[in-house]
Amino acid sequence: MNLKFRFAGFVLLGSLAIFAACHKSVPPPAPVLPVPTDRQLAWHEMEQYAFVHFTTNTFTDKEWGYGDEKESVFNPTAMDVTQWVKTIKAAGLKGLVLTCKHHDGFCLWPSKYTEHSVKNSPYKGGKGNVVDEVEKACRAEGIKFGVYLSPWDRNRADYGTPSYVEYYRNQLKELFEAHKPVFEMWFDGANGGDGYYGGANEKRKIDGKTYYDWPTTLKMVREMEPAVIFFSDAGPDIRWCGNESGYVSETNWNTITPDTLYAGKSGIQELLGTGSENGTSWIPAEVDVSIRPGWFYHAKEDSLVKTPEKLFDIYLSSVGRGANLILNIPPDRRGLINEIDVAALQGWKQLIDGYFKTNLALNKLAVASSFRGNSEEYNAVKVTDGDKETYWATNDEEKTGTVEIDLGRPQLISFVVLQEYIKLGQRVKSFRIEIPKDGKWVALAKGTTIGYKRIVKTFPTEASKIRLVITDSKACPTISNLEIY
Ligand code: FUL
Repeated sequence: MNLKFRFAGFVLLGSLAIFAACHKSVPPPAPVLPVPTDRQLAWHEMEQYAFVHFTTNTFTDKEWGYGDEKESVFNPTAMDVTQWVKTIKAAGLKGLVLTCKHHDGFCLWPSKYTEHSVKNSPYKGGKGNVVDEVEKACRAEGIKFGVYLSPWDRNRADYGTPSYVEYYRNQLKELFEAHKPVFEMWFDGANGGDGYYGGANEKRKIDGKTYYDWPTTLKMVREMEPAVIFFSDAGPDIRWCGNESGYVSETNWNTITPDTLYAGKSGIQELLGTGSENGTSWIPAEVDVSIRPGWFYHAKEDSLVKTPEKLFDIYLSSVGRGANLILNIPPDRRGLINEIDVAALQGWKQLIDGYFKTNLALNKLAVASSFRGNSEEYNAVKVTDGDKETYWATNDEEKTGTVEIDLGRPQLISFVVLQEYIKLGQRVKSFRIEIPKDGKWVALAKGTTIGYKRIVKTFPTEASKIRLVITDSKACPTISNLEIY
């Protein structure tokens, strides 16, 4: 081979080596365990949905029916479940969980296992089935349907004995066989003890841990509906946030160790709010709150419906802290979502749409302090590309880092939305949002966990550049999204 060819070969090999080095696929970070299941990921993406509390309580003005209510009291005069669902959908809520049976034991469907149901009420001459009607309306409007079936039943004579557990399971079978798919099953842990219990009128104590034999029940339901998400105080799929006021803790880990919740120690409610940084299971928090003081409609609470501004605060302290929001909207005695609640929901939706209208960061140039293996796959622009499947990541040993975004010109910044790529686990422990001022970066806001979503409210501030500083993380950060409004 002459010298010219040798030289050409050398150049070619060299170029190939450089090309290969630049395009070598860098392996993604190892997951930080535990990670969410597919059904949990789908649930995270729903972000917010409605709770609907409706039963004899609506007509007797109670919150917890004693169980002795006559079926005849259930008599909505202008029932329109399509109005419920359309209102809920228009508010931006992605599903509806219906109280098919509350603690009073009255069933909104004609269960073949009890006479205490709609079939003995005046509603549609005893031919109505509210569960079926609501489910069909949800399907027609394209929102998801979920089931609440109170384990505590103050009507049943056999509550507290094994035959009641069989009754409860039979009802779950009735519901899950007739209504597929069900996205969420809400198991309520409440039990006040006393009740009608078929005329016994007494206090009954059950051991909440053993009486219901939950593992058998959950297995049975899971076999009928593999994708269902189980809510209970402690999971297994999603956990209670520890309060009914509309917030989860600012530090909100999706991870928690279930055993720590059964220890009977004080501080459980606080723990439910924060989760545990090193929890052994992925059990994210759901924030349950009512648009009214009570869970059921009471005319005397008409003036106490939460304002759009209050609902927006709730949105920020639930969805904005990485939890999901289940907002209760109880129909009135006509069987309609009251005009006052409808107006509050419309105002709330307008606030959300107004504040989060234009993402100023979308497709803007983003520069990171470093990115994983210098591979474009993990470059900072992945946080502004609008694709939730791509993310900025650093090398394994780097647990801090910055991403700087150039907005091109001064813009008013009111909110920053952050998301971690939670398929690889929740990582970030603390962060700051900074803007340049007098030649230095200054903090606009500080936060702790991010998780599925974190909405940071800033005092409306003008800046043409902004940076995210990850100040601590369990492992290298993986940030999939950064939006600026
Ligand atoms: C509680 C119940 O006691 C309330 O009535 C309501 O259903 C709420 C969502 O859960 O535990």
